[in-house]
Amino acid sequence: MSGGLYSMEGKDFDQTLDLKKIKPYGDTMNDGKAQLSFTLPVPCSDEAVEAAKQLLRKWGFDNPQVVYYKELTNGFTFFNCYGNCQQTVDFTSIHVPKVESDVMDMHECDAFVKEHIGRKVIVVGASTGTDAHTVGIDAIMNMKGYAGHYGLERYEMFEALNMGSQVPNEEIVAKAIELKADAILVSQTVTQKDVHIKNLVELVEMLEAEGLRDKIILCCGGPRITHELAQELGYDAGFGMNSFADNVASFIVQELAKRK
Ligand code: B12
Repeated sequence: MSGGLYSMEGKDFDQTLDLKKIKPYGDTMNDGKAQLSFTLPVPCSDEAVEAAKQLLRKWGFDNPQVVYYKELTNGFTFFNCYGNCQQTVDFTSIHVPKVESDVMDMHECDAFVKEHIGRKVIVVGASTGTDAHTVGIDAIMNMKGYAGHYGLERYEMFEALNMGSQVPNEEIVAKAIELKADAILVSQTVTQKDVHIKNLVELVEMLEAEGLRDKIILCCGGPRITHELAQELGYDAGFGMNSFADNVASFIVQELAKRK
């Protein structure tokens, strides 16, 4: 096989690589070696270590080893373990839904907007609900950007308002209406007890109630957001870790041009 994801030439590196049966790589191809960490709600003891090893065997790991363990607090023990994973996955059969737009940099996006839209694109963004994490939405929106990629505030053809964190859904909807926003950008970091799902769905429902859902491009992002999840929840696109302003800006401008 050549090209795309497979072009790392694994076959030259090791003849035993079988993409239909991949397993973790530790020291040698196919050794299945993996590191796991977890906590058991039992006192720190030899019995706790044995329990951790038995769990590893049940999870399909041969040669389970506890390489570090420590009492977290009374009655709880934390473990770092190694084991050889016996399970495999067919890498060639994996299809992950992804945002399908050509990724352009800031200058290309601005040029695209001038040519195809002819006015500034208005976006409002926030970390919504109870979520206090701002670094993700700042990375996407703030002037200075993130990891060498300028944020949307820097784009000549974008009017970008970053509302910060813990913004109630009603407020971001009201602001989007006031500014006649083309797109709403939501960041969600905390996923405990699926709080992000409830919050993201609530926003979709509010926009539907206002008759706005079809008129606005709705994007969400965060470390545990996938495009697939976003679409399931009624969003146009979802962006996970390692995404930049370029990704979401490119999607928005191409989607706007399509909808014109
Ligand atoms: C910094 C931090 C905090 C700071 C936040 C400060 C701030 N101003 O943001 C403080 C101390 C306040 C904090 C608080 C809490 N935190 Co905290 N925090 C973190 C930490 C260490 C880093 C997060 C971060 O800044 N990442 C860097 C940014 C750049 O990455 P990112 O958010 O993934 O963003 C990128 C992409 O996801 C994407 N993206 C993100 N948003 C969007 C939006 C759009 C539209 C697009 C296109 C893309 C996009 O683009 C970004 C750039 O690539 C993480 C652990 C970790 N190492 O990740 C925990 C972590 C997120 N926190 C966690 C928790 C549990 C909490 C608390 C609940 C703790 C507590 N019990 O009080 C509180 C929650 C408070 C609240 N109400 O939200 C957990 C979440 C677990 C979970 N699965 O839900 C984590 C994972 C730590 C852990 N391992 O337990 N936290």
